[in-house]
Amino acid sequence: MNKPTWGIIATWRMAFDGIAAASQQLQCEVNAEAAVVQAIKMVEDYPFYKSVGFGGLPNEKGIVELDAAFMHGTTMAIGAVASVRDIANPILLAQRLSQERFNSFMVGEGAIEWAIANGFEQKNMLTERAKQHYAKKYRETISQGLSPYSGHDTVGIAAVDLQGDICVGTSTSGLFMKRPGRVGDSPVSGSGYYADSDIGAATATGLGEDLMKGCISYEIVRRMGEGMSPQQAAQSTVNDLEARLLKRYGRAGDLSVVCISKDGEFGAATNIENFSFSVATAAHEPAIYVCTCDNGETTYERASQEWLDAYQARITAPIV
Ligand code: SD4
Repeated sequence: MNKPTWGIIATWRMAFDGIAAASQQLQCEVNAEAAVVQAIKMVEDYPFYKSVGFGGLPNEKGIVELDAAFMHGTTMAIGAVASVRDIANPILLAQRLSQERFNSFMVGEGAIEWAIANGFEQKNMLTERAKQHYAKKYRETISQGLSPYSGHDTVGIAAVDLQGDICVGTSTSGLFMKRPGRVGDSPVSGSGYYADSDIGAATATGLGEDLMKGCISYEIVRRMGEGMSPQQAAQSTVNDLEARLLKRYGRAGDLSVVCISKDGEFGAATNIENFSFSVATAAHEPAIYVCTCDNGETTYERASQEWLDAYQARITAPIV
């Protein structure tokens, strides 16, 4: 029996503050469920992250539709929502639905009605800034006949706690300018996320349409279960899916993943430049890493102060 340990990993820099706070909690035996949900809630509440929660970018009709999911890797309980509007924290809704025996994955009107009836906070999730982003993107892409479906960052967080439980959650506004009703991988079990407390957990970000073709998160956890290290499992799964997509579908979108094992070892892999992730474990202080992808091999370095400053300046800059 391995010594109990803790760890938490998330897609993108935006989760760092939540990860740092969660690392304090996990050391003090707060459970992985609370750590994941609280860290995702922090991202949802921050108005300058334009791909998650409040301030998330709207669909092609100018409406913010949000997806989220939560999985408990010990009980296998799953809760998820898709296309919810004007609910402050979709992750809380997903977590709550994971306690339901039936109706644990709800979409659209039904999910919204249920959330309101059960006292979840309602909030107008469309900010002025998101409206400005929308107008700018419209000018730069649709009105020029170009595809707007690039630049999208889902938060996915996986944590291991000292009791041996492993949980994972996701939250996203999905693809910018998506069609009303479009749903990606983030709320779909096995694609956007998967957790098994006997093995570990994984979560994905990128083009949902392609991530779902490989059930990428389940596959990473499965490979870890067969003995691969988290890094090997993440890298080989991304590479194999990308190769299969190129061969059989003719193209491959963005595929980025992070994962953590029950021993607190972690991995990250991507097929794009500039994928970042945030991590903290018992053996590793909270840190942000930026990935480089070279010939099917992902390497990562601590984000420099310059990178962090540029990031903050970019997300808060006036939109012109
Ligand atoms: C989706 N995977 O809805 C999400 C979007 C995303 O990084 O992750 N972007 O397809």
